[in-house]
Order: sequence, then structure tokens, then C-alpha cells
Amino acid sequence: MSESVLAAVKIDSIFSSLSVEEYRKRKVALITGVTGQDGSYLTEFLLKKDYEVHGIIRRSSSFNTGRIEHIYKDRHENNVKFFLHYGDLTDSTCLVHIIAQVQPTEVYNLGAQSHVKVSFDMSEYTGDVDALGTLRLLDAIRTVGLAEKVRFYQASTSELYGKVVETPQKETTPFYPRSPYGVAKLYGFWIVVNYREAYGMYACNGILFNHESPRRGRTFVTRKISRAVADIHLNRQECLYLGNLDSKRDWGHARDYIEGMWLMLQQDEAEDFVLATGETHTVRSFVEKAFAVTGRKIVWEGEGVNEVGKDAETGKIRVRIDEQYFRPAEVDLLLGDPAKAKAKLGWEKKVSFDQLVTEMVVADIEGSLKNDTYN
Ligand code: NDP
Ligand code: GDR
Repeated sequence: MSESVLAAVKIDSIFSSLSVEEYRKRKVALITGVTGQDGSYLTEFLLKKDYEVHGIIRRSSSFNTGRIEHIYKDRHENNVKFFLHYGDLTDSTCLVHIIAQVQPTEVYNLGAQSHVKVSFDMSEYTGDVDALGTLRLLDAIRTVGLAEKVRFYQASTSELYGKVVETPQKETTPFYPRSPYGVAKLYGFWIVVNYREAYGMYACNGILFNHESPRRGRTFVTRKISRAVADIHLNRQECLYLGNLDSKRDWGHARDYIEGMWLMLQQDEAEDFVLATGETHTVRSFVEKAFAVTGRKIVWEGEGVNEVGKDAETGKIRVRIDEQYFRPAEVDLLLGDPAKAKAKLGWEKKVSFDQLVTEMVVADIEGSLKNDTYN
């Protein structure tokens, strides 16, 4: 470790003498993955709750702060409560340094190589960030001596369930991940449980089912569909290419799920929770709903890779299958049971599937017209 890091760790902080209760009154959050979909909503949510929010961003040669630009104020302005730090989940030294400097009361580990298909192409990197990155962050908290004071949220995922063992999937359903991403997140899940049991850390796994929004990355299927439908509506695109239309997902709205993350850190005891809507839909039905928002009906013809989706009125082919979007191993069906979250956190989804699809398509039409879309 560099001297500056050791110096930071050794800082005899005015906070180190505080009791856990006094320390936590400060309301200081540290978010990894702050530039992502969830990170941006969580930042807005916590700032409204009067937290001081610190986010870790990666150095990039092009802008990666599109989703948080509207919240960020120059630190020379008055009343600044949102701060960014360069760092990476693959770099322990920087994590120790940032935690020592920020002295957070809550840490939200949302940073990840989060794309399931990409994890088959970049499996080692995905393991490094999503599995070992979680360990590095937990260890950084311990190194700085904050294990008993910090509350830790881990972005676990319904991808842990993978191959269907039982439905609906709940906290007690056995895991069977089906991708390098899922397997890396499995390590993340268990290291969080282990640090909770071994060191008494308040550390929770949120096992979140798919959640989407107009800020969803463009290569995830919902956003890929909503953008394409918007551009087809505006005569800027002819056809949308997709992979498996039959897989089923339990899709909710990201904003609802952010509140659940926060609630998990406000309980008396750390526990793991499923957040889901309790409904499942195929990719195909997402496509149909999205086109319906623009007044178009899609009819399906053909089979397998030759299946096409045609506009019922004009006969134009609007959806085709491209084999490159299929995965070496697929997660066929996700359907979550959020009963525990409802009973213990009072959490349930507010946005319906139809509202979600409509919001995404409308936002993409508006964004496309303004040439201004997130990410
Ligand atoms: P995104 O892909 O939108 O955001 C991922 C974030 O992680 C980005 O800020 C990205 O930075 C950052 N990141 C990537 N690699 C690293 C790294 N090496 N070090 C530090 N940060 C890194 O994901 P979401 O917001 O959708 O998801 C948030 C978390 O929740 C992820 O961990 C995801 O796996 C998990 N999850 C998501 C679900 C969903 O449906 N959205 C469901 C269940 C779990 P940059 O912007 O520079 O790329
Ligand atoms: P997922 O989301 O893998 O569930 O992971 P994604 O939107 O990528 O895929 C959902 C389903 O759609 C099928 N599909 C396609 N997917 C993509 N990306 N592109 C396509 O063209 C396409 N065609 C069909 C996929 O095969 C899959 O079955 C997301 C991520 O946010 C993870 O980080 C998170 O952990 C899980 O959700 C819960």
C-alpha cells in the first residue's frame, strides 16, 4: 500500500471515537456503480433524504457520467452534498483510501460488469469485479476499522437462481447460476453472508429481479426494444434484431427497487431479501406491448431463427432473430416472490408492467427527438 493510503488509514478521525449510534446519525453514503442505472436513482433518493452521497467513478476516455450529470454540482458551489471519487473495484488500495476519507455510514455496492451475455466473453474480468470486487470492498471497510459501524448493501441478483429449481423464487430457493456473471455474483452473495457471520457486519444481499427504466443501459433487452420501437415510430430505423424471445423475466421499475435497497439497511438486523413484482412476461410480450404504445400491432410468423414480427397493418418486418444474441446457457424463467420484503420492509412494487413499458417507449421517443438519451 502507498504511504498516502496508510496515512489516510491511520488518520485519527474525529468519528472513530463515536458510538455506533452517534456515528450513524451522520448519514453518509458511499455508492459503487454510481454512474449506472441504479446508482443514479439511488443518489437522487438519498440526497432527498438528506444524505451526503459519495460515488466511485471509473476513469474513462469518454463521458460516463450522463446519468448523474443533472445531480452533480461543482464542489466550489454552496451546499454541495454529492461528491465523486475515481476508483475501481479491482483496486483495493483506492477502495481503502476512499473509505478512510469518506467514513461512510452506508455502503451500496452496485458496481459490476452487469451484462450477462458479455460475462461469457469476459468471464475472468467479470469474476474479478463482481466476485473479488465485493470482497475487496468488504475488506477495505474492515481495514479502516469500520466493520461495526458501516451498513453494507450488496447488489445480488435473480441470476443466482438461473436454472429453474422452483417458482416463484424466494430467499430459500436453492441457487443454480447459469453464466459467469451469475457465478461471480454467487461468490459475492456468500462472501457478504460470511462477513456478516464472521465479523458481525451489518451486511445484506438484495436479491433483485430485473428492474428497468429509461436509464437502463442500451444493450439490455428492454431498453434495446424501447429505443428501437421509438426509432421505428420516427422512421429512423427499419427493424429490430433480437435473440431468445421466449425467455421470461420478472420486470419492475428501478425507482421502486432503490427504495427497497435503502430499507434493507434501516432494519434492526441485517437479512437478505428478494425484491420482485411477482409477475413474469416473455421478451416477446415486451416487444408487443412496446409497439402497442406507438399504436402498432405485431404479428408473429415462422419458427426458431426464422421467426419474424410483422406490423399487422403494413406487413413490414419489424423484428428478426439474430443468433448472436443467444447465450451459451440461458435463464429461461424468472418469477420472484417478494412476500418477505412486503412483510418485513413494507416494500412492494408501485409501477405496473404496462406503465413501465409505456414510460420507457415515451422517454425514448422524446429522447430521440431531442437527440438526448441516457447512456
Ligand atoms: P449498470 O450496468 O447500469 O451499472 C453498473 C455500474 O458499475 C456502472 O456505474 C459501472 O461504471 C460500474 N462498474 C463497472 N465495472 C466496474 C469496476 N470495475 N469498478 C467500479 N465500478 C464498475 O447496472 P445497474 O445499475 O442495472 O445494476 C446495478 C447493480 O445491480 C449491478 O451490480 C448489477 O449486477 C445488479 N443487478 C441489477 C439488476 C437490474 O435488473 N438492473 C438486477 C439485479 C442485480 P461505468 O458507468 O463506468 O461502466
Ligand atoms: P438479464 O437481462 O440477462 O436478465 O440480466 P437482459 O435484458 O440482457 O436479457 C433478458 C432476456 O432477454 C433475452 N434477449 C436479449 N437480451 C439482450 N440483452 N439482447 C437481445 O438482443 C436479446 N434478445 C433476447 C436474453 O437472452 C435474456 O433471456 C439483467 C442484468 O441487469 C443483470 O445485471 C441482472 O442481474 C439481471 O438482469 C437480474
